[in-house]
Amino acid sequence: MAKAPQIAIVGAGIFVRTQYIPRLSEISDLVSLKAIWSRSEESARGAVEIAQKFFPGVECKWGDKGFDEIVQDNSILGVAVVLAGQAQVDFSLRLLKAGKHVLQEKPAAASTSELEAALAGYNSISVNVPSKPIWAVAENYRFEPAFVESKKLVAEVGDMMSVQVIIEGSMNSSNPYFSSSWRRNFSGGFILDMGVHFVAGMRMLVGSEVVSVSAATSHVDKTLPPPDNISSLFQLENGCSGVFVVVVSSSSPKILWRVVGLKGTLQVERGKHDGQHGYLVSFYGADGQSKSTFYRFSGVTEEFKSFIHDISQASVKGGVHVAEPRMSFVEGARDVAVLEAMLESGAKQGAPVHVKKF
Ligand SMILES: *[C@@H]1O[C@H](CO)[C@@H](O)[C@H](O)[C@H]1NC(C)=O
Ligand SMILES: *[C@@H]1O[C@H](CO)[C@@H](O)[C@H](O)[C@H]1NC(C)=O
Ligand SMILES: CC(=O)N[C@H]1CO[C@H](CO)[C@@H](O)[C@@H]1O
Repeated sequence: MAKAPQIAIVGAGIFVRTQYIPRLSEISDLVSLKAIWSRSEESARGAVEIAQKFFPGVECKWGDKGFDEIVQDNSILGVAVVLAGQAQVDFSLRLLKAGKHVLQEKPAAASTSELEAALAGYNSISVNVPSKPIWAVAENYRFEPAFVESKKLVAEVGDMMSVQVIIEGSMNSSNPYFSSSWRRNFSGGFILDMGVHFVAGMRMLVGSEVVSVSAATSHVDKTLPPPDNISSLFQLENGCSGVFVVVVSSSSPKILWRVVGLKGTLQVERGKHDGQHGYLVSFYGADGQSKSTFYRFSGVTEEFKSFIHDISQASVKGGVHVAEPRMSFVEGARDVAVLEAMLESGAKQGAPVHVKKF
């Protein structure tokens, strides 16, 4: 059997400690974690201590020197970039230019202008490797079994009449990300960072792109960065319209997508079953019958497996290998473009805004 590919993680924050390391440890037969990098030694050490239990040889890297060592280490095939949203594109491009495959956390970038610059930078890369390195964006919702199954079911609703995305989040002081300084310093606040997930889920369900939006935004909870809620109308390419509502912090959280058609309605709702978090997928038929299935969360693991498969194949087959389209940078860019249009419309008191195409 071929040796498991070696990867590094650039970043050592909450998501690395609570998701990347535990989920990678569950698939340690498929991947080997060679190094963890952070700007500061202390932060890198903290994450390395957690990872050592599962990846005994994991190296601790920090600062400019540590980053260069990762860049120059030819045994590292891919790098996960899990940094502040404002810094990710810059780090990703530096790694890609050095020939590393990159799995970058969402959001793909902070704005459409940054997305355009990022894509131009990526397209200009010509490194001495068999093929261009893969730039994947980690958007676990596209890998959640609930969305994968719902995408198959959605044809059964018939002609689409309405789409509803209702998100009432729980971003209060009990949430580990509440104090995250980069999220507070993001234009669009938590709505952009959280919202890309909900847009990704919606785009996957309907299989059609958002053409234009109109939105109202407001800032009510002053402990949160503005805006903290948004109510948007959107128009899909397939002619159907819908509503997209996000309240960043509510006292009764709810996370729901509904696609209403002539022959039935499909609903995906976040919930818990036997102590496990996941989604309840329900189909309500025109005949009055309904069926529901619960799917546990496993999107983060699935996206890791997909990236590891892609980088292994790319190193064997070179440019012939077609990388998983659900992880492409362009998919991540489309999620950001929808939210940016909604935020822009909100700032213009609901004026219609076209979504930038990627
Ligand atoms: C916030 O963003 C501004 C402008 O992008 C930057 O100058 C500043 O350093 C950032 N602050 C933090 C805490 O990230
Ligand atoms: C934050 O929201 C959660 C979920 O609604 C709730 O259980 C918790 O008590 C809230 N914490 C605060 C400090 O309001
Ligand atoms: C635009 C919008 O939806 N604003 C609402 C934000 O949330 C507060 C509190 O629930 C409402 O009062 C606003 O109308």
